[in-house]
Amino acid sequence: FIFQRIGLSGEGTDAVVILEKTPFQEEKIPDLLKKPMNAELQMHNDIYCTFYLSPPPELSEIKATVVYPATEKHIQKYLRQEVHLIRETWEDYKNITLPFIHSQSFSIQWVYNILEKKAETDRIVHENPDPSNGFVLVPDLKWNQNQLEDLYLIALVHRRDIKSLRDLTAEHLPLLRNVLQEGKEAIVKRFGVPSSQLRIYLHYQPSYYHLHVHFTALGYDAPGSSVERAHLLADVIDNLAMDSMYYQKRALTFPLRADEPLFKKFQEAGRL
Ligand code: M7G
Repeated sequence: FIFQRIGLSGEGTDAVVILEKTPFQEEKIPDLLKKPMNAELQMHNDIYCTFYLSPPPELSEIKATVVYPATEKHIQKYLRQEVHLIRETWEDYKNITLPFIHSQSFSIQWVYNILEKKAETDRIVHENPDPSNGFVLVPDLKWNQNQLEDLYLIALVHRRDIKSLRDLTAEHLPLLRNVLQEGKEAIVKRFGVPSSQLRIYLHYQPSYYHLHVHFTALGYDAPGSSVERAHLLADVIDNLAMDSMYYQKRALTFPLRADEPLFKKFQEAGRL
């Protein structure tokens, strides 16, 4: 994936444009090899060859995601940077992370728009309308829904008072169990993907501090699905069932880029 900074409407207005080559759709591969196209031989050695193919436009589409107007934080998010692991204790959370979240988290208007049916209404895959234990399941911005290989949905809870994993207690178990159970059922029903082939997890830290759960295809190496950021929902549920204060007691590890303001806060507090 690549990014660019472009001015769309004059001075000082930035957009983030993310260009991604979409995965191959298996049924289109015969077409890809059949249609006349440029095939440039790069290397040939014994039984091994590499070619560069230039497929016709309908077989070489690129997905473009645009954030416009983009804030400085959006731009920073997509710039490549040195990354460090932070080990955040509960004290660190209270003294460093929480004040930081209150001061400058991303706007979550897009989440409210989905919950209030002001945006993406026709994309809703499942909803449990209960105000405290309900949620909305929609395809994630990152998934174009053309193929199941990179299936990616997101469950947004109706309640607005849970910022992240750190706020969860046993009180939230009915909500989390609904998300897990109903999310799996809705995905098998709509897309035919069984729950044994889904990775269902929360991010810590998230980018958006309104509780949400990621559902991705197990075979897809989704960005943010690595051990330092992803917490499987089934494990979260078990941990909370064992100890209601589990996430207010233990240290949590997460990666931060060196240019992120939260990284600087941890540095200033002498925690690195
Ligand atoms: P996160 O864990 O807060 O942060 O996940 P991340 O973006 O660093 O992973 C938020 C998730 O919401 C991501 O998977 C985004 O792709 C997705 N997302 C973000 N926005 C702004 C939208 C949106 O407007 N619509 C939908 N459907 N998904 C979004």
